[in-house]
Order: sequence, then C-alpha cells, then structure tokens
Amino acid sequence: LVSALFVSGLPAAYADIVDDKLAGMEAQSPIDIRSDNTFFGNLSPLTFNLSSSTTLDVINNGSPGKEKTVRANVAAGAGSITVDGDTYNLAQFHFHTPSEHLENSHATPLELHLVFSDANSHLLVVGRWINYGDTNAALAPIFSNLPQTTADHLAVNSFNLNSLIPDNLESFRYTGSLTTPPFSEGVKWIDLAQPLDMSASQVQAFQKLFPDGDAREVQPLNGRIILTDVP
Ligand code: 1SD
Ligand code: ZN
Repeated sequence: LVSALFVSGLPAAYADIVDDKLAGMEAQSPIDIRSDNTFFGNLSPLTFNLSSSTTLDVINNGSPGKEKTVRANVAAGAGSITVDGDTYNLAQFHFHTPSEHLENSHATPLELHLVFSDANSHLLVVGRWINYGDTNAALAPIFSNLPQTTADHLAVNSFNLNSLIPDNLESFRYTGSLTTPPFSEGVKWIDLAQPLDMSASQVQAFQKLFPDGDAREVQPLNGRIILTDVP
C-alpha cells in the first residue's frame, strides 16, 4: 500500500524505474507549503557566497525515466551557502514546470532549484517559485537559447549567480528528498519565499521542451515540521 501511494504520485515517465525501494520512504519532496502547516521560528541566517561572473554549461537532461530538465552546471568554486555552520557548494541549478512545491496548494508556472552539497555529500536544495512578470534579463541567455536535445550544450559566459537570489531571504525549511529518481532522503530544503519573475514567453520556451511538465506531485508530510521566518 505504501509503495502504491508513492507510485500514484509519479509522473508516467518514472513508472519503469519504480520498485519496492520506495516502500518505507516517508519523508519525500516536494510538499504543499501552506499557512496552516508551517510554524514560525527564528531561523538561522543564510549566507550565500556567489560569483557574479561564472561560466555555465547548460544541458537538456530529457531522458525518460530519469530527471527531465534543463540544467546549468556551474564551475567549481562558483558558489556556496553557509547555514548552521555548514558550508555547501553549488553544483548546478535547474527548473521544473509547473512548480513542484505548492504555495497554499497552488503551483506557479516554474520552480528554480539550486543544488548544493557539503564535504560529506549531504545535499541542500534552495528552491524558488517563479511567477509571470517582466522578462528576466539575467536568465535570458539561457531561456533564449535553451538546449533542444540531450546532445546540445549551451555555454554561457559571465553569468551572475546573485541574480537568482532575492535580497529578502525569508524561507520555508524542512527535510525531504530528491524529487527525481532515486528520491534519496535526508535532503535539506530551503524554499525562498520571494518569487522570481520571468516573462510568459520565457516560461513557454521551457514548457515547449517538456509539454507534459517535469514536476513530481506533492508528497505527504507524515508529521514533518515546516519552519518559516515569514512574518
Ligand atoms: O532533479 C534534480 C536532479 O537533477 C539532481 O540534481 C538531483 C541531485 O543530484 O536533485 C534533483 S532535485 O531534487 O533537485 N529536483
Ligand atoms: Zn529539481
């Protein structure tokens, strides 16, 4: 029964790799973040240290049964986040459509994930909702030239990673999992409350690549606590 519940939350593309390994996993991501399931607290500060001019290797990771996204691999040493005395290095960022995390049960058109890992390979993902708004100039070099196939690489020079992070770092924090196979748990999630804006045509360029979307359905909290410093 437990495994059937998880299977029902998987995009069809993942059905072939689902097996009994998912049974017993109960701290999965994404989740529905609502005002009635979050607890206010004094959260520890987030310290980002991000290059304002790094190179990106952007790939289309469209393989069925695996992750499906456009992913920007960043140069080693280009970014880190320090939280609770632990420093995690930025490996890559990528997008999902529609958003994987829900905001009061609503999806936004896109969600950004910045994937970090520490010296012990513990993962921390910073998520940010993306809403329709003005053209995002910083992301234009990626979204105007999205790699159309898994064979394409797009090189972006002088990308300012700070353009992805808001000044206001209020967030929602919980412990969950990868949202793509193998859905490993123990991932620290920090979902920033301030959304990022992109134009409808930028969003559409991404959605054209993944017409069925590339978002996993929300998973049960199973007693987990979501902390926030949003007043
Ligand atoms: O989908 C990503 C996948 O691309 C990979 O980055 C993995 C970490 O190795 O994380 C997932 S996710 O949970 O950030 N969606
Ligand atoms: Zn992701």
